[in-house]
Amino acid sequence: MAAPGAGTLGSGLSEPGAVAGDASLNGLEQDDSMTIAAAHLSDTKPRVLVIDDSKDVHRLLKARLRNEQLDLSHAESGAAGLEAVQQEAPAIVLLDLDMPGMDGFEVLRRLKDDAATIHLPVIVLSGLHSSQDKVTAFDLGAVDYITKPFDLTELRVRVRSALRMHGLLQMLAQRAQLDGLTGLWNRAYFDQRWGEEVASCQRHDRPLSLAFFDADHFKSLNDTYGHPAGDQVLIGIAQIFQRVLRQTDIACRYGGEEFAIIMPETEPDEAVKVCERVRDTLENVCWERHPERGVTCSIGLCGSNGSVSVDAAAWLQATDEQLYKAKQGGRNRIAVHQFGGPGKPKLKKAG
Ligand code: GH3
Ligand code: MG
Ligand code: MG
Repeated sequence: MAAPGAGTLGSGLSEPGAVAGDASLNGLEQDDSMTIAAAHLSDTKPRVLVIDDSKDVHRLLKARLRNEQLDLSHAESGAAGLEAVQQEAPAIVLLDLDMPGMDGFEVLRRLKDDAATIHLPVIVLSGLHSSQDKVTAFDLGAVDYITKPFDLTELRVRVRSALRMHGLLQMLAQRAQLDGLTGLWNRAYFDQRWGEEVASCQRHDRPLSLAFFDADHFKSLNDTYGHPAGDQVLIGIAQIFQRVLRQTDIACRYGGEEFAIIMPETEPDEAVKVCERVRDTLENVCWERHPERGVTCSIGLCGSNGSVSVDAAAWLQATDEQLYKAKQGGRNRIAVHQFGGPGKPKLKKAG
């Protein structure tokens, strides 16, 4: 599943074996979901892009930064540097100011004018020593200024410091898209991603399915066993998504006890099977805090085999209507609609 991080989520499940014969669902504690997301960020070495017209500088940096935990790439003009930023998405940029054609000030200006690169940390690496040049560079948004000829030890620690800042910014950006309780993607992320997936599905005539999961009678569960027990169930549901969904599925907490699963490249018939596995798994869980009471969910699913022009909002609404039908039909079941498909919406009963 395309979850925010790798690994399993914490749960309140007492009998892992009760989960459809699956391996243990006992995994990490609840707080680890955030740690997982952070760890995921540092999987690959950060890329450092050097933009400088001097081949000597590139050679020197390549030799001296060889043992650092980073991937170095280089561009020999301002224009090539801007191009490389687009292509390579570096973590930080080391930027010379004095270059023929587009100078470093202009490169910096353009990076800071572009919403996609406004937060990209830029360390100026320049032979210009005047205070005015430094003031201009910082005013334009540089995070650091190193004068040439540079002390290599100092350069290394400044690069490390900028990379640390980049890592923290990335982590904050990702946390802003995560649900604090379950570690799944949150509603804000869903809204953005769903729009992108619908646009992509229509551009390429590809299949796409969306499912809404809503826990049944959840208020009564909270009222009977307390809010912490309800929270454990939500965490457990997230863990089931983590286990049962595929790598490409995108699981989000839509709000409260409702979850949205985006299934790119998935025709409704296939999506039904995936959702049915989640439904069945949840139904068979024995919960530590209330072994006498199981939990079920109702699912609304809307999908397209491709070539369908429904906008993102209408698709959402249609999925919500299917969820309503599943609830009305007796809960613990899936109601399905296929856009452009034959026949009427189907209601798949539990069991
Ligand atoms: P239905 O089967 O029709 O969906 O009934 P329901 O009781 O699940 O639905 P309802 O909308 O009446 O109640 C949803 C409950 O979910 C009420 C709310 O307190 C609870 N809830 C929402 N967010 C959380 C949460 O983060 N933790 C806990 N424990 N409960 C939550
Ligand atoms: Mg509910
Ligand atoms: Mg609800």
